[in-house]
Amino acid sequence: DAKKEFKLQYGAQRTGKRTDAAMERWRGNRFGQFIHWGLYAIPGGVWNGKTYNYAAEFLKSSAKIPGSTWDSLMYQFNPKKFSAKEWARMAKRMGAKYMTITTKHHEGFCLWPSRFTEFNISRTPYGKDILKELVDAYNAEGIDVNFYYSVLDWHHPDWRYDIKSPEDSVAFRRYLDFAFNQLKELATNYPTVKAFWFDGTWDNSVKKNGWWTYEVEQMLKQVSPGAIVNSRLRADDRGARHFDSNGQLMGDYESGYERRLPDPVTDLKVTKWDWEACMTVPENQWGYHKDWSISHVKSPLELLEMLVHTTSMGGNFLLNFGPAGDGSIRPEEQRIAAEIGSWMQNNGNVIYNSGYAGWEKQDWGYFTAPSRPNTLNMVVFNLPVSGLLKVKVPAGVKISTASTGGKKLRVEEIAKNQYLVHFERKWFAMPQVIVLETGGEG
Ligand code: JFZ
Repeated sequence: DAKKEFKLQYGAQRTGKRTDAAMERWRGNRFGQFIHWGLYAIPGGVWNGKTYNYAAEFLKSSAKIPGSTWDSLMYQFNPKKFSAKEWARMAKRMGAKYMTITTKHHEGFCLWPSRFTEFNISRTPYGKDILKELVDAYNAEGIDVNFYYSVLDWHHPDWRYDIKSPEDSVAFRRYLDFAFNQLKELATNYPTVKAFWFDGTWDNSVKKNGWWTYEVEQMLKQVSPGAIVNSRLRADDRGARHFDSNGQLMGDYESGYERRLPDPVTDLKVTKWDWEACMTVPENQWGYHKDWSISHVKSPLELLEMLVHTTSMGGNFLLNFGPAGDGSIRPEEQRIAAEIGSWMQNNGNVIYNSGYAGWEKQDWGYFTAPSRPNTLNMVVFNLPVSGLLKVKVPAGVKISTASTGGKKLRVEEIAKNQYLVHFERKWFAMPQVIVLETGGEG
């Protein structure tokens, strides 16, 4: 039963994962810091004394603020407490191996001195190329820098949500040239950029111009060899997004998991491709919001569990920070970074260069597989009061040793393909790691 295959000019470029060094590095990094920073950080979700609970980076739209009023926020952009080095040090201490920053969000304001629009950092009181400062500071800490770019643009007069007339088509074509030029400018002027994280591509106007998303991908890879792009950029000839009309992933990794993660039992299909989930600390705030009492704020432990969960399914975890308009990072975010970092310092090896183990999910937590053969990590989040951890192994596999912090644990074979690892009967504030050595395979 041959499934109908569509002939596509702008569909997927490849089947399966990329295996080149740049992609291996991106994948091995596993843990990234997302930064949303723009003019929206100045009002921080509050306008004329009124607090808007919706995402702070959408305030212009939530509070129905006229374009010229919003745009003049740029004359207030002067982050007196900003230190690129401090941001980079904090990310380093947290254990982030890469950082993805909003070069331009939906509002259209550019954090770099783009020669294609005046709505950029060079015309603010701050004046300097803040993007370059960040790239240099993070790179100096050994952290890769990636660029977020919103194709949707509330500022540009030629942006269209849909193409309904010949005029729309002409205007939007000008817009696409503008965005193409900006992206080429970014790739050229910041040659250490590793990846491009596209957003704001869901409107009909973009879906009707899949060719452009294809050409942008090609251009970025020419200008910046090894460049990685997310699936959110892409649409094919027929307007299919992320996956083309034949079901093949477009771009280099899947980027649809947003404030949610794949289910570790029923969504194992994600292990077939590279993917990245992005996560907010509050419920739905990417940009800085002054009032975090409006929603649940995730704890460091909840976020760590998400990071391990993501690694266990072969994905990357991009944790968002929204610095304030003055350039400071709120104390809640600093505390989260410090607590995750103190765990990562001792246990980062279960995250970096690790991935899906292929073993059945157990209630106590997650398995992660390092690249070393015959070794597996158990990351325990829910330790039973008995201290006994059940492990189901794939047929033919045997556990030879289990250890924690170099200390051997008792391993008991209790049934075919089933073991009990005898851990401690004790309460732990943070997740514990057990290393299994395996053999067998008769
Ligand atoms: C977008 C932005 O609108 C938002 O401000 C933030 O930058 C975030 C990272 O990306 O929001 C989205 C995009 C995609 C989905 C949901 C929210 N989605 O696919 O479900």
